[in-house]
Amino acid sequence: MNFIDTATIAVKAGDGGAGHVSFRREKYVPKGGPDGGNGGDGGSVIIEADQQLGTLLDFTYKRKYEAQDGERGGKSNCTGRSGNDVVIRVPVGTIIRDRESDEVVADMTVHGERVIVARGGMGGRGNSEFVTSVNQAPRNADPGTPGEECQLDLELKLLADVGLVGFPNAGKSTLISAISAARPKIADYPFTTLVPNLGMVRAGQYRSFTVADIPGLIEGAHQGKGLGIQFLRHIERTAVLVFLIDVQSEDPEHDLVVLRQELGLYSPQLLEKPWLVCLSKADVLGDELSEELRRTPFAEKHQVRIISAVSGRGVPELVEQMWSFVQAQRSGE
Ligand SMILES: Nc1nc2c(ncn2[C@@H]2O[C@H](COP(=O)(O)OP(=O)(O)O)[C@@H](O)[C@H]2O)c(=O)[nH]1
Ligand SMILES: [Mg+2]
Repeated sequence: MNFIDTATIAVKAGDGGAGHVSFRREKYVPKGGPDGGNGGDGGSVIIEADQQLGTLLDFTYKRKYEAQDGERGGKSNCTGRSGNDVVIRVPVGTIIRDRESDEVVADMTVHGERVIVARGGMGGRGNSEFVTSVNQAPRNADPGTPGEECQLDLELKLLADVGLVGFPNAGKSTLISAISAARPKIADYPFTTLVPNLGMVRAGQYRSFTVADIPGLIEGAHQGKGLGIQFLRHIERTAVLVFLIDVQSEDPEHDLVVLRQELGLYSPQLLEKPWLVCLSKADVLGDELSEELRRTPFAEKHQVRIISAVSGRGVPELVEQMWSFVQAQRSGE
């Protein structure tokens, strides 16, 4: 199954600056020649692939991108300043389509890859460029050409950055809902009742990642054939596993062992991932009791986090920790 993140943005390149009409004025020179400078070129809108990014969430906050216009030409053959380009960063794997034609403009597969999606206009020529043998004092100049503009559809197949692992009812879905800024669309997935959970988490500008319910992914993958290539790609990409164990569990250590064994049966690769442990639903016990849990051998051994998706306790800190694993993996790629 494919999780798809989409966004539509509007881009506009800068217009070229107009050429200038002027004549030299110097002392003792009665008739100066034309000296109107050219206009500067408009800036372009450029899209760059960046492996530090994981979702298109930033585009729900900013949809319009404009590059700077070129400046007008000036006297004394002064060329106007060119407008600055705008560089838009997208995650590696983003497909860019022109909204009007639906044609693929670019498929951003390599970190650092750049594509111009709207070209800046050209600066107009100043009157000094219009001098001919018959016209030594032209009074005409070109206006600049307009910058290109268009709407672009962005599409990204999402992979899991953080995997949640826990028994049914451990609180995985509730936690994903609590920390998600959005849910992706699911493409090619006929089993609407068994939709596994994946949420997009925003931990700040240019800091977004995905969290998935791993047992849900496994179940979903089994609805297709075997574990499927897409599922294996999820696992490959996952930076950290978070084991969620209900704070009311009789024997959390045993639960953890069983969960890890089960995971290993599906994919030994998963057991090599960094991992951390959370006791969920802390609100059920109340603050005092859950604070006592911190001093149990289990909690000390695994540096357990005690959280509640319902009260929000420990959740921002958990998101920060998830992000630090994701960040470390993206930097190392
Ligand atoms: N009191 C409390 N209940 C929770 C919390 N998180 C989940 N639950 C409840 O536990 C049950 C199972 O949660 P769910 O998120 O569906 O677990 P999942 O099977 O792991 O996805 C639901 O009834 C939730 O309302 C929590 O932090 N506090
Ligand atoms: Mg669930």
